[in-house]
Amino acid sequence: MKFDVLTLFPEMFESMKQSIIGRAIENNLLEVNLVNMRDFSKDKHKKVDDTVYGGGAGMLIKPDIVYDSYKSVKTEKSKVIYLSPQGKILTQKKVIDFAKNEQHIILLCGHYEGIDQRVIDKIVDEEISIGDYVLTGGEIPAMVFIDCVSRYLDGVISKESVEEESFSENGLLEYPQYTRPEIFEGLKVPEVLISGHHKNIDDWRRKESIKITYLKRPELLQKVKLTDSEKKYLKELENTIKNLSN
Ligand code: 4G4
Repeated sequence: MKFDVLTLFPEMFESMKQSIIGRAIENNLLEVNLVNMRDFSKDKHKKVDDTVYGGGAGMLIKPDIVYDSYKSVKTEKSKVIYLSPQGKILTQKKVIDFAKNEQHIILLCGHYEGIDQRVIDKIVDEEISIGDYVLTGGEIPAMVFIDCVSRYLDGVISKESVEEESFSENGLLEYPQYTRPEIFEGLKVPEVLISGHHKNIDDWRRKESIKITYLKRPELLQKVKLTDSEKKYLKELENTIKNLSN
């Protein structure tokens, strides 16, 4: 997978060279090319923004700057994604679809008050938001996008890690996990995990996942397929909670 990032702040992406994404880039599983849109300014002061027609506060990135940046990297197969508070919310399902179906993604990072609408209409295939809040620029959302999509590329992280986590496969949140020491500040690791009894461990983890999802994100349970005995367990949990407030 190749990402081209159209940004006015390429330095912000330096931190991505650390850790797992950095390793994926070194291993040629992933390519991240940063395009400094300021390089496409024709102006001697390297100006990239201008005031808004009709008046109002702030500045917009000029359309020709964005368009020339885009033309420098676009190919037959590229998909252009604009990170914006007005976009469709990024979900794990969308992340998996992008990882599966795209080979070249161009990420457009807005700044100031945004970008001239004409170039957005001309080049953007999809507008994506990472959540309902406003940031000063699209760079952090672009990094979020690259990070979560890259996890699904072959070889970036282990298949087991991708399959076991929250939201994948079963739609439940993750069960609690423990490492040594067996007793920490008087707190013991749950006995079943030390037993080595794999069936019991799987059953315990599944129940803990259901419990934690019920307590933290009950709305997620609506989309989860539960067995009859799991439904019974959930009913018991509900009753326990109700009785606590009596
Ligand atoms: C486009 C238009 C994305 C981009 C306006 C970008 C939040 C998100 C930006 C702006 C962003 C998100 C400056 C408001 C950059 N903020 N939720 N800011 N603004 O994904």
